[in-house]
Amino acid sequence: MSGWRDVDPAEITPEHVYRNRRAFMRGIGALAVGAGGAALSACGPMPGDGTGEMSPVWPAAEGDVPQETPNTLEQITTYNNYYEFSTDKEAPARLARGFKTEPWTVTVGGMVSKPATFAMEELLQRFPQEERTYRLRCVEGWSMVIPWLGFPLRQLLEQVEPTSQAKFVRFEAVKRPEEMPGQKSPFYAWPYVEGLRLDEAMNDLALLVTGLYGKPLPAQNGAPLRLALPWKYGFKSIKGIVKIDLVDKQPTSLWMAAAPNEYGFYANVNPDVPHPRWSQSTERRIGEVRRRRTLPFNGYAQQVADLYKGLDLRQNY
Ligand SMILES: Nc1nc2c(c(=O)[nH]1)N[C@H]1C(S)=C(S)[C@@H](COP(=O)(O)O)O[C@H]1N2
Ligand SMILES: [Mo]
Repeated sequence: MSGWRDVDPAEITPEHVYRNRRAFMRGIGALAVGAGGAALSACGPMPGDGTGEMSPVWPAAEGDVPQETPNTLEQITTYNNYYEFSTDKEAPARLARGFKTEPWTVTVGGMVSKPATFAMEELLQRFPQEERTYRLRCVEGWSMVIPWLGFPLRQLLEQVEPTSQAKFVRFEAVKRPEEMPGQKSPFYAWPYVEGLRLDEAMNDLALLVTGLYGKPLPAQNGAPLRLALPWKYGFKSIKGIVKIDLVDKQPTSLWMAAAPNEYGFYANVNPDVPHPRWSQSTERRIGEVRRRRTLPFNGYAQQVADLYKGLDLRQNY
């Protein structure tokens, strides 16, 4: 199995994006130096141009899964689910344009020994940003391949030292109804909340995302900080995170509160368990016409299946 470090980022990133990315990484580097030299190994050598070839997603997928072609920046930034702005997928790109992501802080607390509030700049300085190309599978039956930039959630959790009582992690998104028109909708219990079991959160695949295609994250994709949990349906990958709490009880997510028979806590991608209103056995990759088969755990079983040994994945959907 080849790791994501073996993938030449030039193979997955068009050249014009890379030029911007270089500038972004230089910016982060400058910040780190200013802060007294926090380690920022970042993404290794910066290639000069892209080849446009297919490339493996991270980590290499199992079995006979073909290599993937990442979706274009245009696709990733104009077809979004971000209900705080709108339930219309084309609208967040427009409605999030003026959304203020600076300054931004993330408060990490609950059952931890070292609670802390981090400024975004501090997170970028403290944790080296890695590029990881992941599949994203929405419960609605569409999917994309996205080259994220971010750092493992585990690194942040280790920083605050969860106590032995901590069993789950609860994530809370920003609530600013004046700037987010979708939050005027009474159908959802804002703010958007999601949760993970602590061992899921510590899995190496769980990524805190700060960018995509080598550039800072666009607002419609959840800037400045969101999760990417590629083995779970997209709704678990909460955008606009402002608060993270270690807790001892399973958190109730916004979707569990809205429709408990449709959305469970685990939400692992599972082609064998249909959603009450639609099958999950196939998916439409954005940009393609024919549907593809959906894979257990979205193709990441090798990395995460062990987390669910002894758990009935039909009951725990
Ligand atoms: N705060 C927040 N996070 C969210 C959502 C949302 O509406 N609000 N939508 C989720 C859903 S359903 C999906 S499929 C993904 C979509 O991410 P993308 O628009 O970056 O592709 O974000 C998830 N995270
Ligand atoms: Mo979704």
